[in-house]
Amino acid sequence: MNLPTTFNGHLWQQHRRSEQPIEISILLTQMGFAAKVLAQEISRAALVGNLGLVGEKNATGDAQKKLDVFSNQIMIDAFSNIGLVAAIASEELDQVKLIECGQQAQYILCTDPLDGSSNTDTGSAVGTIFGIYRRQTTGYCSTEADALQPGTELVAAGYVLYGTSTMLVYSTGSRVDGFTLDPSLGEFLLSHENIRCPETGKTYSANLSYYQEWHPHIQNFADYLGDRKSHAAHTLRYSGALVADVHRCLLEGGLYFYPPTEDQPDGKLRLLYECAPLAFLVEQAGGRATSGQARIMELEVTSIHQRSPLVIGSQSAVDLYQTFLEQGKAP
Ligand code: FDP
Repeated sequence: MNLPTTFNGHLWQQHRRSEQPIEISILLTQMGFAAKVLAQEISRAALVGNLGLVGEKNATGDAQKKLDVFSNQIMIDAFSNIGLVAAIASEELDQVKLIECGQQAQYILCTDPLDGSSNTDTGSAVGTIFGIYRRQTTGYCSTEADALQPGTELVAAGYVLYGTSTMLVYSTGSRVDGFTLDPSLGEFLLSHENIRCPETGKTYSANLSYYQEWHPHIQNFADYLGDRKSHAAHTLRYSGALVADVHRCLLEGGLYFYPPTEDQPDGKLRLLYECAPLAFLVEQAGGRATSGQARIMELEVTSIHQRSPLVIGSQSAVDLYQTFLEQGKAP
């Protein structure tokens, strides 16, 4: 039997091979630990009264679930005491949380601790998204400005998918690797090495209930994908959790899109801790991510809870979306 590669073993190898700073490996190890805690708590939430709403709204106006609050606290606890993180931006926090001052704390964590939280009470997939930046300001303590960096400045990003299994997928900018949690060992083991996003795919993910609010060119695009007689036909798969839908695109190709709507002219998703980290990963795997107007990675971040339209997945599928957006029809 070949001994599997653990997440921590893999991080150590990457550190030695690519001279990736050891601090990045430590931060990712800590992310792996937080993911294990969250996986356990999410799976037994119904048994310990941790489902349902808290009764409050979060920083971006969404109803807060008990698991949202719990997940946010786990992330803060996991990164507060290791001395490397200067600040955390989270979907569940109004403002950037300053963690640590001084020379050692050179990293900024941006996270959606529980993506797809409307899925929690029905046992459906949810996720955690994270992006890690280097601190840019030079004062003793960090400021909010450190979190307002474009995706091009990410030094590491990834997600955890809590689905039929728990998977951690990450990149530090040269490749994308995926690890599956073996619950009996309590370890993430390398299961998806050097993931490449297929050039095309068979599925698309979008909330079609907003169809009437989309730009007519995007309506044409959805009609084109949904035309079962066409060779371009795609099948609809929408889980309600961005992480789960992007994970499918990463492994099997296709695309996810969340365009602007009447109510949300900038789309719904958050640039800093949802769109940018996922764009970083998908691009590293050979796919593409755009807002329709610009590459997600290059968008200027002016506030931590800024929204952006998102189109992400296989290169050719995202290209096709762009063609429809500009011309209203297939090339
Ligand atoms: P949720 O609000 O449940 O956290 O990031 C937000 C997100 O879920 C994505 O995970 C998901 O793809 C999308 O919003 C679902 O929004 P709609 O219900 O508007 O489709």
